[in-house]
Amino acid sequence: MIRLDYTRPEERVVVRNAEAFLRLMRTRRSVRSFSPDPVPRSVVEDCVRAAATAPSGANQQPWHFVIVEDPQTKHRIRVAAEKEEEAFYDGRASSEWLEALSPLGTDEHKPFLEIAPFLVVIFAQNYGLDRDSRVKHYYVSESVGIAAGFFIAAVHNAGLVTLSHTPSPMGFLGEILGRPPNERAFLLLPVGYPSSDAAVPDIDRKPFDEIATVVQRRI
Ligand code: IYR
Repeated sequence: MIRLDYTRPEERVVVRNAEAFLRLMRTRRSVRSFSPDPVPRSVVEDCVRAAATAPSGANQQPWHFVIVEDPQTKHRIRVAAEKEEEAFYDGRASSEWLEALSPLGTDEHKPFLEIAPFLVVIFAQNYGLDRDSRVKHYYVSESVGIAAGFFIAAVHNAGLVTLSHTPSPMGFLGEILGRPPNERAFLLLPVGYPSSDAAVPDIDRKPFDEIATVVQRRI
């Protein structure tokens, strides 16, 4: 063990920090309309480094991030994703599902997969591979989900936008990107600046009382 590197802030600083982070996160929106303007690759790499600070089951860090900037690879991903989305919107999705999606105004067209300067694909490692032998991984979805959340927050903090995109099924991503059999695509995230005319659905977040229950101490 090593000593925890921690400096305790004053309480008023803790309160101020929590408020400032909340204010920042409240301005985050999922964006589907990107500008082709370039973004330094180092920014995306730093967001991936921030994501990889996430806690994980037994610290196995069961994730792999593929950062795609090559236009030909983005094109192949767009074509394959739109093929799955066509099947989705044209019958695979239940009418209940399509109804739940209607406020988002989505359809099978995914031009952002080519327009955004970067696509980041997060893969979950269902098991580890140590010299070809399988190592069991624990809490894979929880771990990768937390890392994805860190990534989304890091992108927002940088002043860029992203979308947690899940064309389903996502098997084509492992094939196009040449990932090993222990990995499954978890999320596909375009990253960049929003287009100047980007619009987002007029939706809001549930009130605190609906999403949280406080069990107060009894006097
Ligand atoms: N993958 C489809 C459908 C879709 C599903 C959910 I759940 C969303 O929150 C948004 C979209 C698409 O991207 O259009």
